[in-house]
Amino acid sequence: MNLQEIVTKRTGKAISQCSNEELYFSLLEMTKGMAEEKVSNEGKRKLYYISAEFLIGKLLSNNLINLGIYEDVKKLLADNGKSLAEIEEVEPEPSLGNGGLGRLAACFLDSIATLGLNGDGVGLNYHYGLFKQVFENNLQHETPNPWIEKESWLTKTDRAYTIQFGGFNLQSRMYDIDVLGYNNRTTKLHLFDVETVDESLVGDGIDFDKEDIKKNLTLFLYPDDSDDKGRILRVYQQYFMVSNAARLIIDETLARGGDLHKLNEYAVVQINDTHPSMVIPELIRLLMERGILMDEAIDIVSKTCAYTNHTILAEALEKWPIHFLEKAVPQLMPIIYELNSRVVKKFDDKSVAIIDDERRVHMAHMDIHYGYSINGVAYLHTEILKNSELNNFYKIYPEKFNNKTNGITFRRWLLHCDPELTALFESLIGDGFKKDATELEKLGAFVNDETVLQKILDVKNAKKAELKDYLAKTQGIELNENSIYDIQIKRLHEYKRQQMNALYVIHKYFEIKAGKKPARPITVIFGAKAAPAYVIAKDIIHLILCLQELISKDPEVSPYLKVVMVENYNVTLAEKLIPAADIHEQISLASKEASGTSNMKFMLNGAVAIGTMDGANVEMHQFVGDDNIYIFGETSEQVIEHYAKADYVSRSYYDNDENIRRAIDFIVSDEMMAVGCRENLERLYNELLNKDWFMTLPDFEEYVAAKERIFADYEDRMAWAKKMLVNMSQAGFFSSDRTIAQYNEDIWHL
Ligand code: Z57
Repeated sequence: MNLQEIVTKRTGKAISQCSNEELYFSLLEMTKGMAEEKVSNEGKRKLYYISAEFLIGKLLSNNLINLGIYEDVKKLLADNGKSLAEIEEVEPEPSLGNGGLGRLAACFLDSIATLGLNGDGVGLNYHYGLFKQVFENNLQHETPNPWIEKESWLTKTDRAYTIQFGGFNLQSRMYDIDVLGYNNRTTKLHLFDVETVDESLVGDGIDFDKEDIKKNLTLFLYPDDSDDKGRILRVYQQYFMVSNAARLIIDETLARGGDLHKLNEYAVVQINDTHPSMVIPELIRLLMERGILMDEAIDIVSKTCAYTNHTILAEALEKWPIHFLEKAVPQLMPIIYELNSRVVKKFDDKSVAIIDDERRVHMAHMDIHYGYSINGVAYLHTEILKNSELNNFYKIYPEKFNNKTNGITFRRWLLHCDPELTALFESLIGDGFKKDATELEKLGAFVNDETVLQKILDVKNAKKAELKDYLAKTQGIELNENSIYDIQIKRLHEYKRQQMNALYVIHKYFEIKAGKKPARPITVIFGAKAAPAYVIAKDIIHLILCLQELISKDPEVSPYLKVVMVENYNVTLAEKLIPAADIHEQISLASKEASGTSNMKFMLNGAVAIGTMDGANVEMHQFVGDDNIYIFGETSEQVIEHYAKADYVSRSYYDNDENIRRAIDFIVSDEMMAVGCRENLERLYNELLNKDWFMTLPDFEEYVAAKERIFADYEDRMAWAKKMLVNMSQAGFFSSDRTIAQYNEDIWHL
């Protein structure tokens, strides 16, 4: 049925008479119908990408683009006086992820479908997903974020399993979301839910009864990112996810006439970080239940599972106390003990054991011993895994280690979020880049063409004006579209060093007060959620919000400098912010950001990075060269050495550097106390002065110098447009189509 027919059936009205809501649900129905008609991918071997997070973002426009009907639908609506952009606003964003890891999984599904690979995603159907962020008194508060409506992208299936926990069982139910490839086939995201989950359990904010597992299991996504506080509910969630996945894998293999003795010829499991690691003992257990002996079951599963590591932060590498697992999933413990004892017998090295002296189970260690591939997510990250973090494992299994530099889907992060730029590219180099991202290199031919460079600047200005309107309308924020937009958007974490950016703002505030006015006003934009229990991260948000208020009220400074922290940063906001950025901040402490993926999105949309030699910045730098990225700060080798020698003392930087002292002292100044809370500001001040675990201060002066250079260079508009063009033309490597092709070539062999 076409749109008009569906609209008539549903409402009896003409398109022009419908509300945006009626049109949204009509488009949803139409798109779901079209997705169902597409062929599903087939082949002998099937990939199961298991992940606790799939941060898919809104689906309507993306699906219309991938179906190839976006322009037609937009025009049909416009002809009837309706705006697709306004209809998009009706769709709630599914918040099934924290940050980069979840968004990566979503980009991967898009590429798997686009490349026509035989693979599905498997995860959980969180009813409230990640919390919604609300600012009050310059502090972050958390509230639930319902996204599932009566009619949604979810389709209830008839697949259901009984999942066993220590002392009780739970009935599961599988829901599917169709993932459409670009002009191609579709794949599925399978989200498992509990039949007995009860939304009325949620009280104040995001408070709920943590112990009522039957009713709470899929209420929330664990709201931590790279920073795991290890709660038992998380073990229940993870086991529920992987037990369902394992049953699905076995059932689908048997349904295709497959032989469980050769499971690895029918299935490959990609374990996304350690959250799904229990799939290894669970698959072994289920194979043994079906009569396969333990030795063989272990061998089969070891040839089926592959693990991706996304972080070297020790606190994010999951280690579950045995007593958690004994309580939640006792049926796995005999298998885990056996897996550990085989390792201990074979290797005389405690550091590679699965169970440590404190009786904790190291999930990553299990993955490495009993999986056939382990990969990092950027060149530098994989080198650090091999040479330091996981060196003891690398020495045992060098052949298992490999790198897969992350990527992003250009459908969402170019075609959808910047159609004007897309059209400009198309007019210059044709539309081949939509299928083969490396064709963007052809843009290099225009590097000295001032007409083209001016058009690039015009598109950027248009996107900056659009962002201004959007933030005014949705958040009551006033931007100056003639200022430089300098943007840092990512989860709030000390290693990402939003606090360094905030210290720069304070520095600039003093400079302006002293009469050193910038050539052009600067707008520093932040977007970030902090894990609710991460105290210092919330203090950093408080610092930024206080600076926002204080500077906006200061007539001496506010014409030249503005700080903005957008509320509830999510995928939808990222799609508006990234095309409007002039400068993007990728300033993590070298060695700590495994890859980063927003860096790639900004690059593709013509923003210029200021960043450290960390994560994928290293590869971006290689592609664009020194002139087109602003690199500063200590190297990962230097940083790793500081940690090894424990020789970093933040107070000595405070004592010896006037700029640093002035900026840090300002955090607890009377001016700040007038807009903020003493407790939060003093705690942050003390943290920076006495600890500063992520070494903000040693990089500060170099950071300031790099910022001054970048702002000065911005004034030569043609030279700047050239930098934008080089960045865009070199972004092709960072397409997730390339990443997925490499996974398939080296790991999956589909
Ligand atoms: C998360 O978003 C990432 C790693 C984790 O271990 C967890 Br838990 C959550 C991120 C990394 O911090 C990024 O550097 C990386 O780009 C992203 O995963 C995707 O690989």
